[in-house]
Amino acid sequence: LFSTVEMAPRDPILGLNEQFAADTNPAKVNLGVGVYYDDNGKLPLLKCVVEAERQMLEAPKARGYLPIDGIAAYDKAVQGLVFGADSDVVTGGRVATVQAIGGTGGLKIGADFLKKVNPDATVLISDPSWENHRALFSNAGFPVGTYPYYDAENRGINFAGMLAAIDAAPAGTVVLLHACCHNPTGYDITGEQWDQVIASIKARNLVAFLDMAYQGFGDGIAEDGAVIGKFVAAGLDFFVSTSFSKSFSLYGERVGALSVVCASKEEATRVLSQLKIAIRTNYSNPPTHGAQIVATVLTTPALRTMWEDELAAMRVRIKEMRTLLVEKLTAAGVQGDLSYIVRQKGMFSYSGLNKDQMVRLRGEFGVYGVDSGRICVAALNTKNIGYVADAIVKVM
Ligand code: PLP
Ligand code: TYF
Repeated sequence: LFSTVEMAPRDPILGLNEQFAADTNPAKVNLGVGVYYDDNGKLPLLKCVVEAERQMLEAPKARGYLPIDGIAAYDKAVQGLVFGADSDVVTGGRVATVQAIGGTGGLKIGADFLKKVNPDATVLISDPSWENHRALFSNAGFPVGTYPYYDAENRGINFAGMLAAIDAAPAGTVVLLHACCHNPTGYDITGEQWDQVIASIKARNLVAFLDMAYQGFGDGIAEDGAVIGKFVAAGLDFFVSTSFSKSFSLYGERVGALSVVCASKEEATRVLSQLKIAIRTNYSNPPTHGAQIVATVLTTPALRTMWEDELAAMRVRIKEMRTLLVEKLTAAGVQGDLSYIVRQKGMFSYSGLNKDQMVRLRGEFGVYGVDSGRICVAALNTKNIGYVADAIVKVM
């Protein structure tokens, strides 16, 4: 049965972790996978999470099956965070939200549902994008193409190319957009550019699917969520996947969601019933623990404040590392404009280094980034940044 099974390629990002673990260089630094580490290089356990778990332990609950769409209070809290609790679409019952297994699960449930309602569509992802976007929508049965995004020459976004590709897409095309903190480039389009993208999506009758895996890591929770409000204001039906892996440092708990904005409450009820089928046929119903933590934090005012402060501290520390990286590189003699590093948003920086340079960084210095030149700025700290900057200068 398995004699002809081919060896699948490693995930280009998660595969780096194995290589990193096996590296005996004591100075090694892992800037590959998108994970936030604190200034001591440790994966944080947020205080709000510890406190929520303490409260949960004080009133322990039996673990029955959850409803197919997850914890009701969690879904409601997600809607509040993504759309604003007072948003018309929320108060009017026009959003179908389901708990999902991480942001990936939200994307997958959305993709499976879309394949039923829009089977002949093509999916367009940014060039480049999180590689799993392509694999995930391909596996759900869609042809996946790209729209231009990264402009290497100008260290920014080829917005004219992006808009032209969206303008040229046939009706029904699914356009996957990074709501904020673009992975892998770190470049986000401006509010005015979002307006143009939204106008094009509306005029061409396209389907927007917003992937929001980093809400709060760009400019703030509300600031990063503002783009969602623009889609709502345009009167569009659209998809939003949410991930709390990074914003709650709950990577392994797999906490995420999918929200589908519909034209009416009645439509949202029907859509929800179909999302539940996608969930049932994939894994029946979601797990309890992580979503209960997030629901507790988001609905308990003191814990919510604690979370917002802790998330702000992560955001600020990443920005400080961007500034410090520019300083260190400049001090080490790198010429030219490095301001793109501080212009980028979120966890990642497209460094502009090529594959050979990334391979040298790994082999000669134990500094692990992705071959594309992506480095995870959220893994830099005041102890390793000098070493990393020196290594970068040596391979340049
Ligand atoms: N979307 C993007 C753009 C991501 O970078 C990630 C990162 O993991 C995800 C989705 C998936 O999130 P999760 O780990 O919650 O499945
Ligand atoms: O891009 C990243 O590094 C994160 C983590 O298949 C990740 O989003 C990477 C690859 C993958 C799943 C998660």
